[in-house]
Amino acid sequence: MLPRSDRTIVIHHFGQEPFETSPEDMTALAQSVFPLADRVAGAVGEAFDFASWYGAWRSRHGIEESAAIPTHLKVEAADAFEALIPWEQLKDAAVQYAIDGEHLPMGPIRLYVPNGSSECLNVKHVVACHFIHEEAHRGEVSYGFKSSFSPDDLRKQR
Ligand SMILES: Nc1nc2c(c(=O)[nH]1)N[C@H]1C(S)=C(S)[C@@H](COP(=O)(O)O)O[C@H]1N2
Ligand SMILES: [Mo]
Repeated sequence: MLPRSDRTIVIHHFGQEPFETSPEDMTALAQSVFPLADRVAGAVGEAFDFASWYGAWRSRHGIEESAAIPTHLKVEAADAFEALIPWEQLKDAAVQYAIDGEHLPMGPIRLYVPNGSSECLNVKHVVACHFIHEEAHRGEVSYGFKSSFSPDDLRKQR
């Protein structure tokens, strides 16, 4: 896997245009940071609270407090690993953005899901987050390597 040359994270949210952000912008929105070990025993590095960032991002984008809450977060990684995480499992989720003050080596951020059903959901090298509202799939979990490429991906690779 090659390190990514940029540290962009693309946010896809139902009802919103795709939005590009960075670990620095996310940290600023989340307002406070803490040692990841506060939430995940033995983990290293610095993190911010996922829910704090998301709440601030929603209000920044003019989403009403009463508007629908996602049913899932789908995260995509630079190595084509991806995870679909039910919203309920994101309680206390944290985003690692640095280790000892240094950027993460292989991708902009890593998501940690301490209340998730599997450690496999702690996705590294996150490059896109999809906030999904699909009642029909509520509670569904999955993770693994994306097996097929969309026509869009193929175009980008040319
Ligand atoms: N991008 C990416 N994230 C990933 C994986 C992966 O292959 N690629 N593996 C997952 C799996 S299956 C597990 S068990 C954990 C392992 O995390 P660790 O290397 O910190 O123990 O990372 C998860 N996050
Ligand atoms: Mo795993």
